[in-house]
Amino acid sequence: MKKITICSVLLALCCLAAFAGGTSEDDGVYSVLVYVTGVTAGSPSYELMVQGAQDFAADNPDAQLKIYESGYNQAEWESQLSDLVSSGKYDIVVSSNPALTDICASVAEKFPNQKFIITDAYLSGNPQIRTYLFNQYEQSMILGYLAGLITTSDMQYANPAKKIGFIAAQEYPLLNKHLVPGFLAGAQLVDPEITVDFRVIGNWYDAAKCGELASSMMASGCDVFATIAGGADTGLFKAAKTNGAYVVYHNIDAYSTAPGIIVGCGKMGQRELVRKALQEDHDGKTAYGEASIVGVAEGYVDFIDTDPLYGTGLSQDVRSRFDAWLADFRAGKIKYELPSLD
Ligand code: RBF
Repeated sequence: MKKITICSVLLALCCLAAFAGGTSEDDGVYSVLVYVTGVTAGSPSYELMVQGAQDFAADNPDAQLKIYESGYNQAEWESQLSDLVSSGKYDIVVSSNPALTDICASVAEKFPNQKFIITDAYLSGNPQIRTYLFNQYEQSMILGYLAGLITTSDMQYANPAKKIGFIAAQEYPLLNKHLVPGFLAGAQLVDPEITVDFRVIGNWYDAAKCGELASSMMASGCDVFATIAGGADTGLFKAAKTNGAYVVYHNIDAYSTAPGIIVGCGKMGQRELVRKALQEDHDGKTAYGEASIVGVAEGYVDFIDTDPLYGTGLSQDVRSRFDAWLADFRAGKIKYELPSLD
């Protein structure tokens, strides 16, 4: 009897040790932690990530998703993620945030069996991490070119000042090196005299502050805006409707939110990418340590011109000049140099 008890205890300890090792590969379940760095609703790149993970789960009956929203306190993200993966429960962690590479690298060191897929981020050489960076310089250039055509046009809300606006929630390298410079570079292809007024809200949720910034920028001559502000950007839409101004929007189709005001939408192929990246990992094909940059040529960045609402509010002249230039961009005829993120 005593022998049996000791054996059972030893067996239990072995199982526990194997489990603590990290993965749950042999339980027949492919367990995915979708780590949302903030709140999903209102954040285009996170909404697309969750949809992509759900698409993947629909394709794979053994997949189980845990969608975890981290909230806005960035100081807590690392310890939170450590706690989550310490259970050894997740075959894979998927997340989308340029700031997450350092955090995941540090968590990976503590949990050597844990694997991570991070999109919207760049880190090469870590054997536990696979990253994909969207070429947001390209998306911003495309939206910037349209903004440039509008601000120099005689469209209803355009004024004589050659000034466009960019409202951001917070500053970070991808924003400062790709998103904002790409926007200005695109606009300056239309007219080198165009300038950008760049303002920062300070968080990802304060729509009232975003609206105040937008209104003051409109008063000083901005007539076309881009924004990377998550849930706060509703403040910009409201101010643009009230004062008469245009918005070009990154990452998702938002034309129906404010037809005639949101006059151009970019596409981030995040939904498709997350689905594909999870499938690759599920099938044991992920190239850990590799970092890819995916843009227009790879089919993961584009401009949405297929929505019937595209064209609402644009003059015929602006539309036809933009469509012609977009065709050239898609064909790889517009040359540019991708700035370094360092
Ligand atoms: N984008 C959002 O839409 N909502 C957010 O709450 C959000 N939080 C972010 C926090 C940090 C620290 C960083 C670096 C970026 C955040 N982003 C957020 C931006 C997002 O990951 C992505 O860069 C942009 O959506 C542009 O592609």
